[in-house]
Amino acid sequence: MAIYLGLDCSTQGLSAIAIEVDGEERRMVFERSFSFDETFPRYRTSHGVLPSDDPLVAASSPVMWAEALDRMMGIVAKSGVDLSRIRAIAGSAQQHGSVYLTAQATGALAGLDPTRPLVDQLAGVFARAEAPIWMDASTAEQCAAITDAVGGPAALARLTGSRAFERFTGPQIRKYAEQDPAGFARTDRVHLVSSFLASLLAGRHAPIDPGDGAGMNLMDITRRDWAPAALEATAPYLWRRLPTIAPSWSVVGELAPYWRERYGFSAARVIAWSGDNPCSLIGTGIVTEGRVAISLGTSDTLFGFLREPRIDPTGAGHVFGAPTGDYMSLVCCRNGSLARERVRNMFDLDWDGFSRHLRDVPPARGGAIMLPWFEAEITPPVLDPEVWRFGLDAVNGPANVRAVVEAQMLALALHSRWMGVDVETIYATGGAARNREILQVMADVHDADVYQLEVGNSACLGAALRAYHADELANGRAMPWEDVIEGFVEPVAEARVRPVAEHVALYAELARVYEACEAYALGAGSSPRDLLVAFRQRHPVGPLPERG
Ligand code: ADP
Ligand code: XUL
Repeated sequence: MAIYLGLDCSTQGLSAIAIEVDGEERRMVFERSFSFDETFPRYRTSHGVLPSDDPLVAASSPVMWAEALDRMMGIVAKSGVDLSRIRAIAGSAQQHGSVYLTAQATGALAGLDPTRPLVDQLAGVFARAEAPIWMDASTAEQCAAITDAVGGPAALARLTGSRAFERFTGPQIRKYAEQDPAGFARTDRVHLVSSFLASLLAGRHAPIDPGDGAGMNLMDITRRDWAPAALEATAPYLWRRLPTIAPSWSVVGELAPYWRERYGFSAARVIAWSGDNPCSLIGTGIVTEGRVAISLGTSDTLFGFLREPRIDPTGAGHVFGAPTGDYMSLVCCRNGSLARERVRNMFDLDWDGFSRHLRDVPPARGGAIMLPWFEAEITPPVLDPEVWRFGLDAVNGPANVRAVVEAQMLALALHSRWMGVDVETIYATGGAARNREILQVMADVHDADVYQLEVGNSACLGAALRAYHADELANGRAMPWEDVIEGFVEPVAEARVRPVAEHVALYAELARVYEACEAYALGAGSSPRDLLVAFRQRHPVGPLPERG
């Protein structure tokens, strides 16, 4: 029976899932996660991010990711999983982050010594010690310059699938090339987090797949290859420094001798890694049009499957490649789990307490709106973080808990309208998807049935499923994706969360108030006061239920 391993290097930690497949018999045989902060305190990360004086800057440590990969492979090796049956390994990683390697990297990757820990062999490999990650918002200037050079935001979006975004890799590369020309001159290869980790496994430079490549503002979204105009607009001689772009199912090579000799793995195929959202698309079973998933991880994302690229005319969303060879649409809000945690901690709550408040406070109470921009926001674009409260008392814990979740769901709904999907079912994934009270708000705001999935970490599962698909393909068997995912992406039927008609109606009204508050806060609309007052008149605020 074949075993396939999926790895997921997310913002906050590393996970692994192994699945066993024997025809109709399919099961998960191993699952493990650890957090970077707890496992590797010497890197001094907080939620996986290095300390920074500039609130717009967010970076992590590529050496830490390498050490984490080494640690996880050691854990898998000792887990009792039959290593000789692991046929292929694929991975998922936080998107957009970039790793800058020197020319020494090629030799170092090829010659990893199994008698010494991986990180001890990476001295001289990094042209830049830090890797800017998706939470970075410090490249507004570079975004503007790239946009101008390519002919405006609409032209860039048509070419690459997105207008320029601060966290995208192209603007990040441009900033590095401008601010540290010597460091950029030392840079022989710029990898994404995904292709960097795949390179370590294969002992050679891995390609970038179109799922993750589309998050760079550098890839031609329809040709799935580098877009010369975007490369030229970004940095000198960039084409020389980028890996190739190859389909998501590409075999990068065999697992390098380092892993086989050090831990006893077999010569499994290493499959190209992809971004966490493209992998989640597979891990939530979205391989046809008309369904969407919402991931409540560090970021909140909403995504769906597309046959053809479809560009968001409002400029808020993205088109990425899907690991099936098709496309996916996505919107991403940065103030996701960490904003919920901020509100939870402000009122000294644990998650049970947070959920209790969600149960106690009725939906849309008093038309209160919070704009939870604790940190710079991606959707809508906000570079000066500020938390706005309309009709909401900052010291009222229960009301703030409900308001933060409502705002997050309303923002996802508002900014995903361009996708044109009539959402009837949502697959919920990511750390906060285990919270049924949050899922109830999701169901009510989107007027959709919400399902939790049996495997919560859909990005990691998606990576394991991609390993299975690619291995079959390499063996000459092109499996339909429906067959690949079968048995693994089952929604938990008893965990279906249904929308409540009365709440749906309220949220349809509140959405208009939210939109007005958002426009006002962005300086693009007049005061939402009258709308708020009218909402309150129609829905007078009752007392909160007593708690015994
Ligand atoms: P990532 O993959 O981006 O690293 P995860 O998908 O693992 O993140 O989600 C981690 C987040 O899940 C934590 O930051 C935490 O806020 C959130 N979380 C965990 N348990 C709960 C819960 N019961 N209710 C709400 N949020 C939760
Ligand atoms: C997507 C995005 C985040 C990261 C981290 O565009 O920026 O979802 O992939 O999970």
